[in-house]
This record gives sequence, structure tokens and C-alpha cells, in this order.
Amino acid sequence: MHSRRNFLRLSSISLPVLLSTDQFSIKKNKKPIVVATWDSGVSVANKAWEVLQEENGSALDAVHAGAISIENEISCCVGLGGNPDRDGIVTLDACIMDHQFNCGGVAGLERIKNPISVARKVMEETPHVLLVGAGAQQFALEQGFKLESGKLSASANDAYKEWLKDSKYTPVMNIEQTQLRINTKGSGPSAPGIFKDGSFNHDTMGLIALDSKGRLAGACTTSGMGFKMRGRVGDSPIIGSGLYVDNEVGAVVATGQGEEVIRTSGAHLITEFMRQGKSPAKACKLAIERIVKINPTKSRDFQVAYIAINKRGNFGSCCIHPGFSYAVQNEEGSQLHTAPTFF
Ligand code: SD4
Repeated sequence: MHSRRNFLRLSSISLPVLLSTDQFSIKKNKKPIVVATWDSGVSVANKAWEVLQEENGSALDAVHAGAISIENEISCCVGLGGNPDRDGIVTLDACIMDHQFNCGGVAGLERIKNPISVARKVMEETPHVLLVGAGAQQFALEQGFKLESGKLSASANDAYKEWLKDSKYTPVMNIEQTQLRINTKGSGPSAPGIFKDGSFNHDTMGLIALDSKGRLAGACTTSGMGFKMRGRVGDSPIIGSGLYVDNEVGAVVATGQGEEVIRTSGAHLITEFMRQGKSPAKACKLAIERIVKINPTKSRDFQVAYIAINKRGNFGSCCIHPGFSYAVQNEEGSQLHTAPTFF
């Protein structure tokens, strides 16, 4: 394991190299790599990496396993341990995509522990791409998933009770994080919001991978914005917004204010910038600039962050505000990087 200082040094040294070597040509030597959002992405990327090390370990199985590992952490913000909507119900969004444009997603899924696995079933067992709400749950049950109790985790319950005191509907995320968080590994409004009781305001796990056979895949899973309006769906289950994979080019995943990611079709936009020859870092930067350009004032109060890899295994990231970190796991080991920011 590298020390945090080494991680940061790695991040600052590697960026110019990435930028200068980025050409739109696909080298024969594929580099297996996993990149995942936030500090919590370190263990998730490790999990995915284990799958990539297996004989015939595919990028798809790797991102799936990584996403499951964090959904199973009931103390975490991703999955059923996450914060509920403003009516007190946890609703989960997830999607997954492979190297052949196969993709599946679920939105507003209740009482099912692994939405990413249901998303994969949508991809593999139906002719559709997205199932929502009661229909998504019905499909999950038909596929053999277990109906969980629907009880909030202890930390989410405390956070919800706290929120109910004001019941202030603030669809813009990260503002409340700035006010309430007490323990962050980064700084600024984008750092994961950890409340006094250890619960999170919101969070998303997005991860993208390239396997040794040159197959790309990605997965994204979230409980969405904490205390959101009932029925609200963010970018995370939307192919082209929260996640996109084009095996000729690269893979991209988003986290942050989903509405702004949807408005700009963020993940697809970045993929197209990479198709034009931009490095993953530059492509993410251009998409972040697009969001700030159309929200010159409001973007001071919300966060969006992207991570991207290209077909050759080069990676990059960009976010609006300081504090977004992402994990990289490749043959050089496990690294935690700090993303370049707009502000
Ligand atoms: C959403 N993009 O529901 C998600 C939230 C998120 O870290 O990424 N949180 O809009």
C-alpha cells in the first residue's frame, strides 16, 4: 500500500504523462485496470481487481463484484444502508454496462439488497434497459431476490430523524454536507458527507474496468440523494448519464448532482470527447466545464465528479469542487488520487 502522500505524488506526476501520451490509437498491450469513485473505492477496486486476476476474469464480473461488495455494507450509504427519501423510504438506483453495449438498470428499487445484480438481470434476462419502482421489485422477486424488511439502518434512521426536524427540501446536494459533515477525508463541499453519527448524506459507488482481453465494463450503484423527493431518480441508473461504456473508446462513470449530469448526458459526452482523441482527464475536464458554463452561479453550490478510462488503460478525472477522490487499482498497485477541480 502506498502512503497518502505517495498517492498524491503519484497523482500529480502521472497527469502530464497521461496527457502527453494520449493519442487515439489502441496499443496491443492491454492494461488491466479498475477505477472507482471516492475513498471507499479503494476496497471496491481491490475486490474488482481480484476478479480480474482470475483466469478469464472479465471486466463485467469485476465491476459487478466490486459494486456488490459495497452494497452489502449495511453501514454504508450505498445500498439499503443509505439515507431514505423524504418519506422515509430507501430507494435504490443502479446500472451496469459491458463491452458490447449490453446494459441494464433499475431505478427507485425498494427492499432489495443488491440493485446492481438486478440491473445485470435486466441486461441479461430481458429485452429492456431500465425497470423502475414496483415493476423493478416485482422482476427482482421473480428472479429469486429476497425482499428485505425495509427498516432503515441505525445511521440512516438517526440522520432521517435529524432531517425531519426541519424537513427542509434541498434538492441541491453538497450544501448541507458542507454544513453538517464533521469528518471528511477531503475538503470543500464535495467530500463525502459523514454525519456526527457516522451516517452519510449521500453517496454513489461508480467503477469502471478494463480486463486483460481488452474488454471494458462499468457499474454504478447508489441510494441517491438523501431525503430526495419521492420518485426522484438521479443519473446513476441512466445509461449515457451516470455511466457509459464504448469498447472502441473508453468507459466513464459519474457522481454528484445527478440532475446536472443528466442535463449534459455526462458519461456519453466524455466518451465522445475521448473518441475525438482527448485523454480521459481532458475529456472529463471539458464535460465539467460544460456543466459550469450552463450553471455559472449554481455550480458554486453543487458537486459533480467524473472518472474515465480509455481503451489503453489510461485514466483521468475532474470535478467541480475540491474534495473528490478516486481509487485506481492496476499492476502498479492500489492508489488513491485527488481529482483536479474547476474551482
Ligand atoms: C444522484 N448521482 O442520485 C447521484 C448521487 C451521488 O454521491 O452521486 N452521490 O444524483
